[in-house]
Amino acid sequence: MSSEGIAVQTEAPTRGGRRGRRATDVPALVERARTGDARAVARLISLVEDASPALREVAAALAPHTGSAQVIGLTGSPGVGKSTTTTALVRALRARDLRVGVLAVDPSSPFSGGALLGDRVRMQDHAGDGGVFIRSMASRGHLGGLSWATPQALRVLDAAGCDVVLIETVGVGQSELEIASLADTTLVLVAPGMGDGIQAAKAGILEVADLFVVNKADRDGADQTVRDLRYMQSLGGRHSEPGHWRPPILKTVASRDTDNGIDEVLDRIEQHRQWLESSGEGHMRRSERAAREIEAIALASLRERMGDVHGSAALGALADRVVAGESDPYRAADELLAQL
Ligand SMILES: Nc1nc2c(ncn2[C@@H]2O[C@H](COP(=O)(O)OP(=O)(O)OP(=O)(O)O)[C@@H](O)[C@H]2O)c(=O)[nH]1
Ligand SMILES: [Mg+2]
Repeated sequence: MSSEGIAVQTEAPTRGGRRGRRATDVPALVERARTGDARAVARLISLVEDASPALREVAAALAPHTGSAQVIGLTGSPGVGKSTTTTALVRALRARDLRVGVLAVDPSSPFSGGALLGDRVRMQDHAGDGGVFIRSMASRGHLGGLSWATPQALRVLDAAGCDVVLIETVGVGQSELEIASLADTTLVLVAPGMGDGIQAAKAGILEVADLFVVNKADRDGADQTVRDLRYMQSLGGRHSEPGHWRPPILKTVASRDTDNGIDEVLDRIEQHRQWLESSGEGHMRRSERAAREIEAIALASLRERMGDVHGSAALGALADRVVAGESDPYRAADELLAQL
């Protein structure tokens, strides 16, 4: 981590280490984070990522300061240019004088150290700029992984005053659905060739996209990819309903410093933000997001308490009654739940 105000970490230090046992002054940490102190921001993210004992206190302390950041998700197949586009977006957002947070999330691969390091190197572009927080999160080994830690990290960046938080994740398996459930606006990146457009349709990416970005538009076949996407859109989907948002299809050359299409992407994101607000869809998405999070936490907590129940005398007693025909498993389960 540099001292100029940039938080760059590829992953959290080992859990249960010395740091885990040190008492944490959470309110002071949150206050420092709110002033834009990168070290405090990084430390808070580590706390939530590690599911530290201070987690509940952190969540409570952050809550009053959250809810203002605009969350933009970027997803797409490996190598389409997500990191390059993220970097270009950061530059453009900084030019608009906005404070930006970046979460580069690697869904699961234990072999991704290199890729994350690559991201990190490219992100150095912004080193020295106090208005940008960058964090790579590896979810390996973490129970619940991406879906669990990312919303917490998001809250930290939100409380730290980020106007915009960009979340980059590779579009494989569940991750694009998870990112879509986190983001206010989801960008799906595709590149010419590679049959990306078709893959996108297969993976259901078509449904999660609020905006399509055909990156590497300097390559042959970009217009064909645009046509493919437009054709697939014409086949229907939720966007074809009246009053609904029709995801624009934009071309970018993210690797170029100028004339790269990135400003138009930002303009369309802003249009989408306005639509989210005026249609009420934005509030609905955030509310659904919070509901899912509450459910997940409640389930995890229930599972934990059930763990305590396993092998307990109370459960044994209930089991004996079922064996004796004095109760049935359903009633016994109700009684068990009532005791929790
Ligand atoms: N020609 C061209 N190359 C690009 C463009 N954008 C990105 N690249 C290159 O494509 C390669 C992959 O870009 P990344 O930004 O790392 O792609 P990514 O989607 O983040 O990759 P993963 O995180 O590994 O999935 C790099 O070599 C970039 O320089 C573009 O618009 N045009
Ligand atoms: Mg990347």
